[in-house]
Amino acid sequence: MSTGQLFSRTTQALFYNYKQSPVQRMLDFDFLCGRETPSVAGVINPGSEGFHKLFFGQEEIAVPVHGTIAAACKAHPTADVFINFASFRSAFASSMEALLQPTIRVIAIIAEGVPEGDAKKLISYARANNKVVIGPATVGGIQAGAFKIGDTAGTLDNIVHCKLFRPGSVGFVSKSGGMSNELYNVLARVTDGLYEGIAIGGDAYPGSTLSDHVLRYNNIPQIKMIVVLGELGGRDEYSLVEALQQGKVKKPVVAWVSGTCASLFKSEVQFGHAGAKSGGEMESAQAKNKALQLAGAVVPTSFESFEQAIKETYDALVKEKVIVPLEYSQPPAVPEDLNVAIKNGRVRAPTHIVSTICDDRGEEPTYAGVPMSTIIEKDYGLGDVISLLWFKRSLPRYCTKFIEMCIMLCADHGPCVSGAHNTIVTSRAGKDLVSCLVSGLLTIGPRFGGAIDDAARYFKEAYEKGLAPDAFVESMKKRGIRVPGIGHRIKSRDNRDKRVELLQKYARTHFPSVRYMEYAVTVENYTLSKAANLVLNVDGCIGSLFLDLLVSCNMFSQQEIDEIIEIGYLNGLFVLARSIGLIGHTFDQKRLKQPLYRHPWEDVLYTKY
Ligand code: Q5B
Repeated sequence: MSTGQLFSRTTQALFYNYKQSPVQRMLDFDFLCGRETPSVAGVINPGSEGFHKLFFGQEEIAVPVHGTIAAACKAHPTADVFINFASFRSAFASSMEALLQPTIRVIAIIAEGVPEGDAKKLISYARANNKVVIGPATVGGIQAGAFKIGDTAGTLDNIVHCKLFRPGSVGFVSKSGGMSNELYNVLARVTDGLYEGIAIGGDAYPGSTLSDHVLRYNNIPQIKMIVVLGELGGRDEYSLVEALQQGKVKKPVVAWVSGTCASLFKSEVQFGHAGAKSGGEMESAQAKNKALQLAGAVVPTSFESFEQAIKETYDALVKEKVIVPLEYSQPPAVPEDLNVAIKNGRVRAPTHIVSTICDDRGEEPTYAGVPMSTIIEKDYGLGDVISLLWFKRSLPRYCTKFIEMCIMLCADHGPCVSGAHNTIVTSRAGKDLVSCLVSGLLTIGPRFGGAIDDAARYFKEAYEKGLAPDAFVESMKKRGIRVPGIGHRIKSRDNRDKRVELLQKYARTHFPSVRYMEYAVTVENYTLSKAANLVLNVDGCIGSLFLDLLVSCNMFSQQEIDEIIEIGYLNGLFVLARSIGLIGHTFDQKRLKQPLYRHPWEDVLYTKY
């Protein structure tokens, strides 16, 4: 056990099992104290490496992350404090491993519930090797203005309020972390403040004891008086009694052992801590208070008069000029986290993303305001979901059925089309699903599958201008544009595209009007007179029928229809549909274990053209 200072303004720690909040609180405390170096040198997260971004004042810093304790100690040989946030299950192994590192001098074990046998092994190794263990079951400790362990002393507001950003003259040790905060407050009110405070933890076998720290405080010149808060249960306080009796503590000690109310209960009482249970008479708060008092400590008559006893002891030291209170300036304000400030309504910030189609913040996600449960309970189909997410409204059933037909009929058109070919080649090159899918999707464009929007644009323009089919086709020819939605590599007058026939049949039966599609058919009649393959293809059929859908359902303004066509919503139908087939081709190739594809030489014309 160390006999003097545990920490200083340059102490650095390694933090085991990353928790963002306590690490950030340590760095905020550093900033408040005007430390030049962050008190956390590195983080150990078993199995991962890299860094965590954290704030040091207003600046963001990268705190290194190490996968093992050994690697962290090697990388930060001057970091001699190990703050262990492991669970009670892994606290022993990690603490023992840390104790074995020559660079580690102090270990704080936060976990509650570490088996007593394990705690004893840690204590005996630490004592034999002159190392200090604080905890288990502790919040840690703090040296005011210098170094703080994890969540000790709570929020920044509390730290400022308790003047912990600069050193005072009081050494404090307690079993309870929660009560430490209470006492830091008291010390700020009636003394010049804390110099160092340690919560040894509430387990029956703490790594270091009340008397260990009192004896240490006795050797620290800056500490002029010592405050001790014990609790019923165990015999730890008696080693302090012994030290006082032997005259080993030269500084005034003000002490209180809480739990005096236990005598009011008829049976044994277990308080919050594992070690805090009323055992035999010697372990009662009354007996320990009495013993401390007889040994020379200032012991009040109740917890309520503890503050007054501290004040009187302090005032006497000031009178004797043992303590000369110093003036301190206020610490810098630690910038507030943006999310906290927004939450508390203290700042406003412009948003960077606008979204209108869905919301996942409430109890259940909604699509265009419709809760997921409604979608399921009311038996919505894929067409309804597309209506909500693409058009932000619920379209009538004949429309959503049409959308579903488009998706089903365009899901695949064999392995030889551009998209499937690319996907197959990519899959055979050993690529992952997403790569295979996008390599196929990337072929969708003006010639293949992506002519739906242009077909809708040109058919709409021609129809609304009242252009006769021949005039339309010839005007397109003059502009050097192939009519989108017309022509197919394998479909022709005598080999009709079944998909087109099915969609036309459905629309003629269910749509209030199919005037754009019928116009496209008149265009097809004209182009077929030029060549047998210049049929109305699936893109042209969907494009013209979607115009009919948008106009005839009376749910879109003219401006909205123009916008849908202009933005290019309709190719989305082919992209979505064909993704189904492309994913199928990817899996098919992988399942068949097809080898790397190489195109045959015989199929290439090598020429110097
Ligand atoms: N000519 C589709 O052409 C194709 C003309 C035309 C006026 C036209 C061509 C075209 C517009 C784009 C379009 C969607 C490239 C097609 C699809 C999905 C798919 C695919 C699948 C699936 C086919 C021969 C002569 C030339 C041309 C003239 C051709 N098209 N004139 N308007 N539209 N269409 N794409 O057969 O005088 O000899 O110079 O670009 O709608 O992609 O299954 O495969 O589900 O996966 O290669 O169904 O029509 O004909 O280029 O040799 O032209 O016809 O000017 O005249 P071809 P080409 P000339 S559906």
